[in-house]
Amino acid sequence: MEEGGVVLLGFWSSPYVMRVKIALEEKGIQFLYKEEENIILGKSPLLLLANPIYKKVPVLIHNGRRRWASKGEDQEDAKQEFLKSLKLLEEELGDKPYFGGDQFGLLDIALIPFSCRFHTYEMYCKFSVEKSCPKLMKWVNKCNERKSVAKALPNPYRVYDFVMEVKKMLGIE
Ligand SMILES: N[C@@H](CCC(=O)N[C@@H](CS)C(=O)NCC(=O)O)C(=O)O
Repeated sequence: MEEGGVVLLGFWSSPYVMRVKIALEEKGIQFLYKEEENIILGKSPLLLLANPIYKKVPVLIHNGRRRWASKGEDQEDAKQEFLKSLKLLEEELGDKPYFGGDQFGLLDIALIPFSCRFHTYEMYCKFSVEKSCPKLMKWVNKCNERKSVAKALPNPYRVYDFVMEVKKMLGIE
């Protein structure tokens, strides 16, 4: 796996890749771009390793790491980085019920699906989102009270079991 910095695996005609490129440029984040030469008929080993489930681009690789596979110091670093991102979101949320204010909006819809992975991260990295980011967790619970969200999101325990299965399949301890 690539070491150091941000690597973007992409394909020239993919709008999903284009939007990541735009976001990285806008944020002033330097990145190494790697074109998937043949996204339809053959995937590169790096893509298969970095995105073994979906095998799709875009894929962002940061410091050559994948959170589920990391161990020891690497895992601790990944955990701290993840917590930093959560805290950034929490700051943005502030005391508002939703990211846009009183109304459930587009940003809530974009972000809430990731909350069903929190349990998995907590189990692997031994921390509590509730303790570290209570306001963010309040937002998660509030969103989950909505029928639309409750219907769409899988049970976090099911996500955890799935990740365990994938790790087993990939031979990751
Ligand atoms: N939901 C994904 C979609 C990514 C996607 O569909 N990527 C296409 C390129 S436009 C891909 O990698 N296709 C390869 C394949 O389906 O095997 C996203 O928003 O990033």
